[in-house]
Amino acid sequence: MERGVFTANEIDSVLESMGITDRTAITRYGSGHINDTFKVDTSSGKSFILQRVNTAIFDPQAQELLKRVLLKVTSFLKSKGVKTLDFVAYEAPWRLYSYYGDCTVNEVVVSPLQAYDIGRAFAKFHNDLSDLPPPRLEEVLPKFHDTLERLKALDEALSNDVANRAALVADELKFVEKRRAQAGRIVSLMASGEIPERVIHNDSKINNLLFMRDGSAVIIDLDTVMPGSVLSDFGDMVRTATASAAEDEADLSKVYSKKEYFEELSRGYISGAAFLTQAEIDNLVFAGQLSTFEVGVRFLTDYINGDTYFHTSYPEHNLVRARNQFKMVESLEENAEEYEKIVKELFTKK
Ligand code: ADP
Ligand code: GN1
Ligand code: MG
Repeated sequence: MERGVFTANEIDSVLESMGITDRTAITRYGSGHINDTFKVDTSSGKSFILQRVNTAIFDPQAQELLKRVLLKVTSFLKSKGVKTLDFVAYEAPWRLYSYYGDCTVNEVVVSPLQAYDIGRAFAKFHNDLSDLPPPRLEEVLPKFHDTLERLKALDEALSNDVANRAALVADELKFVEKRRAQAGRIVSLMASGEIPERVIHNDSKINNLLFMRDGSAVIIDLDTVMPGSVLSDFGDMVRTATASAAEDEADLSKVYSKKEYFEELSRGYISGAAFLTQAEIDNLVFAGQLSTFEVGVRFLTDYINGDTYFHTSYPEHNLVRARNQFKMVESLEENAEEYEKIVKELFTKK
């Protein structure tokens, strides 16, 4: 979908209702696929992030639920002294947070050390939320990482074929069919209780992490924090933090998973994730393949649906992303044996 179009007057009236009357500049910000994000500068020198939550994905009831969950999660993190999103105002679907300027946001990892830092940061996030007080965190977007549901959505998109694109994706569908049988593995292991439910981020891609100049990291984009398996988060880290290129790189010869990044990412995550059970450990490598496959399926589905979910910048954008993700899946499959060895060694060294 196209990003939302808002006039300066509209944005100013939102800001005014939030008590901001001295703005000097409003600029589109970041490259998130879901929300409309703006940086707001003011004459006092303080800057903010103004965000409109995507109302096509979060209906009014989900918006209220989201707000409750976010305030619970961020106030809990703050009570532990963890730097997190700092809400200045929240008038659903709009919200304003303090802008963290002293940081960088990456689309692709630039060094093995950075991959290590990402692993460490999400292990800390999992630890920080491991004692979130009951009740069980409400699910704003249920079945978010139910890969079988994602495949059902693909099947539905194909049978509706509203954009007449089904005929254009025969190769991609073949790719999906070859892997359909293994797509329910983590969902089944969770249903049987073999893999525990924990509070996770659910969208642990690299650009949802701010690398602060002091060496620390702040995890943002908390809209999907829900109960789930840490394997979904580790998988999405493998998808984005071991990738040699951005997820919409169209030249597939440039797209593959980098072993040295996988090693450091895993080292960072495992060194902080003492809570991992054997069943979780056994599925770390597979989780990378599955999360990447799942996102590829979602991009493909959105392409077939005529681009109604993810922000796109050109008509083939979702198809390019899907192909890119499937190339990444192939690379992860090729590297699987070696990645299993790396994980095993990291545990024997511990
Ligand atoms: P989306 O859900 O659309 O991905 P995000 O919440 O991830 O939206 O925000 C989009 C981008 O905006 C992030 O990738 C990051 O670059 C930037 N961003 C978001 N919040 C902040 C913040 N508080 N300080 C600095 N940059 C931010
Ligand atoms: C979306 O919002 P963003 O860009 O951080 C999506 C994730 C996908 C990701 C793929 C709420 O994340 O689930 O994995 O795109 N977020 C939502 O890049 O659907
Ligand atoms: Mg984001």
